[in-house]
Amino acid sequence: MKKVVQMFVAVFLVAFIFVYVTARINSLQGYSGANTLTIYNWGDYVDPDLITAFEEETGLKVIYQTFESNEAMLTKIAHGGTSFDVVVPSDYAINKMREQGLLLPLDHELIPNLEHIDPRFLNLSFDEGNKYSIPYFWGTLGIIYNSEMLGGKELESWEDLWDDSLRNQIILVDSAREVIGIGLDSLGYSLNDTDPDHLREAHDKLKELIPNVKAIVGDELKMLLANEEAAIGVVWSGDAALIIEENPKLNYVIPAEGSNVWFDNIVIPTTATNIEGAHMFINFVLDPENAAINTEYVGYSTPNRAALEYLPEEIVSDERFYPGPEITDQLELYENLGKRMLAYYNELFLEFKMHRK
Ligand code: SPD
Repeated sequence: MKKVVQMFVAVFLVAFIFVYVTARINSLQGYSGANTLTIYNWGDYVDPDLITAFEEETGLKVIYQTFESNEAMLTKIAHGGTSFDVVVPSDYAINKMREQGLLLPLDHELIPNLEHIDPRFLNLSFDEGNKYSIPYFWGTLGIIYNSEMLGGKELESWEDLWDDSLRNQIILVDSAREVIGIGLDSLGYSLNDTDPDHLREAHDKLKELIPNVKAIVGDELKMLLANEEAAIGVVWSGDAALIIEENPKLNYVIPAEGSNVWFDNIVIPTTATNIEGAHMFINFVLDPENAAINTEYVGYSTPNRAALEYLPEEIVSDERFYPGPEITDQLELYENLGKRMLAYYNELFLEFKMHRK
């Protein structure tokens, strides 16, 4: 009898350890099943209350992980071992993921709220017919500055950043294409330039900017600029909108030489295990009222035309953050430059960061 009890306890223990370890591994790897939905998104890029509302409405449990750059996201997904159901890459990263066979086609019948997206943001070059991606937020890259801290000085071009009077005043977003792009744009080259000599020239010019650079950071740049730790930032427009809401002394400009217009989009990667749940989530965030709630929280510009009705007039009529096609048509979309060229951009960016040390 004693033996039977011992055996029973042993079997119970083994089963318990198996279930516990499996659950731990699954949660570490972002595993999704029918009752969960694993989302991989940029930091500060969704209203947490909306996630709660989605869980309540669908009964699904959301597992949420964040990244700070397309490159970090691409490396993690391509490396394998994850089970993300929903991911939010930018334009050129979508192209790259398609190329690598990492995206599932979307079922538009399961996304009726797609009708609310402004046609201006559909059928873009990186995904014609929106076969794989649905617009989430969009914006530009530009300069935010605190004129009061600069003694009344106004900024309007990338070239202005090199002014000797701006020592230790600039915070740059920690992202390779953006920073190398400042060098390229200031030299009159395309943001999609692949000529190694031009790229080296852009890097060398950026090296001269180093005395003016105070920090190269991710999401914390919002707090640093709002708290006046530095007078200038090179930031994505949505972050600028949030900073200005916090500290109205700052202003945001799209530099005169040109800049990047970008689109972040929701996709379902081939790692998904809850494809139905992923479609439910996409449709949920596309609901106009939900999209408006999300937009107010996140600060970025929504491509959802019906959501604009629910947003304060001062937000949607602010041309710094909702520029019309006459402005965006002058800006450049990043293209997928291929694995080797993107690696070269990253290498130059790392070199630039090393010079600061
Ligand atoms: N904190 C959220 C930031 C999202 C910015 N995405 C911009 C991508 C530009 N390529």
